[in-house]
Parts: sequence; structure tokens; C-alpha cells
Amino acid sequence: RCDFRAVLRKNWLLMSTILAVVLGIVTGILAREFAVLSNLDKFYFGFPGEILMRMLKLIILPLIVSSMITGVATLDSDVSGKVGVRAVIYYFSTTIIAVILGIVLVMTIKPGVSQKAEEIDRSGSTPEVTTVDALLDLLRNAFPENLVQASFQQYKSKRLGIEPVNNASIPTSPMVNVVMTTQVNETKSSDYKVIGAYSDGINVLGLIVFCLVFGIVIGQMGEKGKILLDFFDALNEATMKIVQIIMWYMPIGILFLIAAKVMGVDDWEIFRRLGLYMATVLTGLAIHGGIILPMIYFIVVQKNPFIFVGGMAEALLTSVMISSSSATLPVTFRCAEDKNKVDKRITRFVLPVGATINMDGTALYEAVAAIFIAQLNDYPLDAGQIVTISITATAASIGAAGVPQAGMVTMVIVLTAVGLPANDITLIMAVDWLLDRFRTMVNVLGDSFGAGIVEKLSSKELQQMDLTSGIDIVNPF
Ligand code: DAS
Repeated sequence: RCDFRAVLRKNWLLMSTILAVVLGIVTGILAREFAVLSNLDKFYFGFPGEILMRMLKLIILPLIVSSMITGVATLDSDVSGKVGVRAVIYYFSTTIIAVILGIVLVMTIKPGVSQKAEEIDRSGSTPEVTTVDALLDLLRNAFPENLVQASFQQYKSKRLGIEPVNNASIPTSPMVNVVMTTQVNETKSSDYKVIGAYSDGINVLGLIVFCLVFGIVIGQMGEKGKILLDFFDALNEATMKIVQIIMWYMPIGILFLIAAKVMGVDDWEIFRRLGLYMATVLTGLAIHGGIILPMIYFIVVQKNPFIFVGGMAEALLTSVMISSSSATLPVTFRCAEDKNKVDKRITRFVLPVGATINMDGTALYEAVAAIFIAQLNDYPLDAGQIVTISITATAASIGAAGVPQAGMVTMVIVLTAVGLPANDITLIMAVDWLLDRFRTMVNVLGDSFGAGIVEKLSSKELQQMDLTSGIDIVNPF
């Protein structure tokens, strides 16, 4: 007896830890049983998660309007220089390449498709839509009839040939994005019933097109447009502050969303798909950051890209640690200028603007995630929607700030654009903390290569300036 007490006294920390863990497990099991028994599971556990989803959806409208308009307008004032134009061409081309790579990978690996789906009899379940029809529908969506239609598009429609609910103000078409809830019937057979539901959301594409045009126009207005620019800049600032609040609440919401999801999940197969999804994103990031970007750098700059990457190592490591490309900027500057000797007159423009609007990693990730969710819901995407996803993923990556999990917030923009259930980002949120690090690293790598590439392309101007030195380097071009 006495030595038992001695043992206890000696290892009281270990014993109390073990006791706490055991108690925790027991409580967890009891809570789960209680929750499931008293049918608390989805509704109450899901409640804090649902709040998070509503906050994310709420912010879409101000986020798109302010970030797209200020993004384009700022670019426009800076783009007056040749360097600016080259940088913007580099940003868009590398981002589009990243999105296409992401789409090719996720359509090949098919991480979200469950084995069961293969047997599901899809005959006649969804009306076939021709590609032309889908692309026309995309164009129709891109040019809303009026701002109301673009901002608050509510339409209902059903698949299975049921007459679409024709909402007078908004022409519906077979391609109307339908939020489909797939319901496998009680017999758990592969019998598959599609209950077309409805999607209410924002006509994201229409809004983006409008904001791009509007941003360019006020960017060109010079002095007169300044008051508008300042207004949208302030709106962007305010929106970002709200996004910060949402991000502060996000871990809590995610915790409950996952709890509700795990409680409800009966086949753990979903986690296999989640693993495949992560592999798809990481593969895409590795290919884009490890092969495509270095290749572009090598072709343009004719130098060894991996030595350049070596010089950026500290910045890349920092971005993985803090998963924020804006916060990594000071390190990116130092690596690009001191280690890789990129001309300061180039880095001063390319790096800060790049950190805000050039996010190849985020764009690739959003395209993969959106299509993954479509696969999870066995929601057939056609050409029009794939194009919509690539456009909105690019726009969402431009709109995302260089802060942690910004890509998660703008993710809802892409899902809303194709009418996918945003609630399914629960799963994606659960692993976002990891993927965010790597996509941020690719974002920073893209900006860094951009500085080297734009410097090479601007070598003539830089030489002229060296000759007639003394020109102020604030706005050299
Ligand atoms: N973490 C963001 C960044 O800093 C990227 C993202 O969230 O997608 O670039």
C-alpha cells in the first residue's frame, strides 16, 4: 500500500494526465450518445457552424464589389508604366495556368467521387445539356440584365424534366445552377434519387464582370474618379475588417461544423476522399511551383531557376510557417533584393502588388476545392460551369487578401457562382490549415519569380535609367 502511494506521489502528473484523458474520452462518448439519442446531433451542433456559413455568404457581395473595383482601379493607375503591364500579364497568365492545372488534376484524380457513384444509375436523372447551351448560359449570366439580378439572384428549378419554376424576373434555363441534394433511399441500394432543390445566391459572374468594367472606368476618370476610388478603398478596408472578425470566429465554427459532420457521417469513406483531395491540391501546388513556374523563369531569364528558389528559401519557409503572403513581404523583399539581386525599382512594385492580387496557389486550390465539392454532391458540371469556376477562382484569388485562410473566405464566391452547397466546405475547412501553408508558399514563389521575370523584361528601361540616373525611383516608368 505505502509504495503505491509513493508511486502516486512521484508520478502524480502522469497519473492525473491519464485520468484527464480517460475522463475526456468517457465524456465524449457519453455526449455523443446523448446527442445522437436526443437527436441533438445535426441541428444544435451544426448551429454555430451554420452561423459561420451565413457570415461567409453575407460577406460575398461587399467582398466582390470592393476587392474587384479597388483591385482593378489600383492596377489601372499603376499600370501606366511598362513594368506594370508586364507584371499584370505575368500575374494573369500564371494564375490562369494554375487554375487550368488544378482543374485537369481534379477531373483526372476525381477525389470526390465515391465508388458507389459509379453504380448509380444516372439514366435520365439529369437532362443532357449541350456545351453550346452551357456556354451561352455562362455568357447570359456574365451580363446580368440589371444590378438586382446580379446582386440577388434567386431562382428555383428542378431537374428530372420537371417544368422549371419560371420566376418572371429571371429567365431560368436548364443550366440554372441547382443545389442538388442527393438522397440515397433507405434500402441503401445504389438507387439514386435526385431531388432538385433550388439555389438562391448571387450571380457572381455578372457581378465580377460589372465590377471589372466599373473599376476600369473610374480608374480612367482621373481626379473625378478619385472620390469613388476612395469610397471603394474604404469599403474594401471595412470589408476586410469584417473578414477578420469572421476569421477570428472561424475555428469555433469549424469545430462545430466538423462535430456535426462527424456525428452524421456513417461511412468513413468520406475521409478517404478528403485525403485524396489533399493529395490533389498538394500535387497541383508541387507541379505549379516546382515545374511550371521554374520553367517560365528559365525560358525568360535564362538562368537556373532553382538557384533563384534557393535565394528565396527564407521567404518560402516563412510563408509556410505563418501562411500569410503579406506578412512575409519584408522577408520576400530581402531575399529577392539581397540574395537574388533583383533591382529594387522592380521589387518595389511587383512584390507588394503581387502579394495582394497574384495568388497562383490560392487560385489552383479554389478550382480544385469547388470541383471536389461538386463531386461529393455528385453534381454534374458542364463546360459552362467549369469555365465559370476557372473565372471565379481567378477572381476569388485576386480578391483574397494575403492573410491566413483568406482563400477559404473567397471559396464561397466560387461555390455560389455555380450554385454548389456552400455547407460542404466543412470538410475542406478541416484541412485548410495545412493546405493554406502550401498554397501561400506557392503564392510567394509566384510573386518572387515575377520580380525576376519582370526585371529581365524591363532590362532596357533599367539601363536607360542608369544612364540618365537621378530619375526618381518612386514611379520610374
Ligand atoms: N494565406 C493566403 C496568403 O497569404 C492564401 C490563401 O488563404 O489562400 O496568400
